[in-house]
Amino acid sequence: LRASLERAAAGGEPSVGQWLELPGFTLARTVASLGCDWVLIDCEHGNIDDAAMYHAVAAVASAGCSPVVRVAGIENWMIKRALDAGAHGIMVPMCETVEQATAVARFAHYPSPRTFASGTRGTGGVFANASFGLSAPEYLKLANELVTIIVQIESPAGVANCADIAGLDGIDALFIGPNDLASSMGYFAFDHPKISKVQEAAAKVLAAAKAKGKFAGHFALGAEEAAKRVGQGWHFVNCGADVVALTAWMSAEMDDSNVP
Ligand code: 3PY
Repeated sequence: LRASLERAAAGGEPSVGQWLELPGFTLARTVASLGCDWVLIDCEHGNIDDAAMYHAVAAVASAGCSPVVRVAGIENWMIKRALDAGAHGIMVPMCETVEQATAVARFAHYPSPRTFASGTRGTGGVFANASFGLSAPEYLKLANELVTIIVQIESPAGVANCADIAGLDGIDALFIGPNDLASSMGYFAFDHPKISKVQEAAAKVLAAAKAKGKFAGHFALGAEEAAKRVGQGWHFVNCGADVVALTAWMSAEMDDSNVP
């Protein structure tokens, strides 16, 4: 994940992902084998419980792709379990304040005088190292530098505080959830591409992330939308989601079908 983000920030190919709302080792491995840089396992809105998250993380990593887990909220236990499962990155929704982002950064890093002295992550995990192809001691030494911590900016308060959030040590990336951003600004969520105020808010977040040397990502539901975001300068985008793709493809087949 981190290498693909650095590649994108250096002006190379964008970091491209896919998005899972459904559980299952086989599905996760199949999607992870499509050639994307990362697969997001959505424990916020997806049908993915704690055990399914562990399976999906292992499946994505086994395909040589980076597992990213979106946790349901700013919760220590969720961040800890996603990282212990072997997530290469975590995404935390609805981050609005420096205090919240500071809590995320602390939960996600081991205490280390060298890299993150105020981290509070506990050291009992036994699976995460395999996800990086490392021994357990190697993972423990390197984890603070290997994991990528992404907070979502998706409300007016988050946008107002985005520069300070981006400036925090331990926060690597800001990611726009455009549906929640539009919704929290008083618009119908799905209208977000047409609303200039939402686009302006997102542009402010992009500029803030870049000004602080951090990565900036945007949600997208297809290649066209993803390409538009990459053209605007975003470093990372998803270009689809499993249920959306399945619904679109199956309903098109039904329409075109000659089956009575
Ligand atoms: C949003 O669009 O609000 C997201 O968080 C992506 O699902």
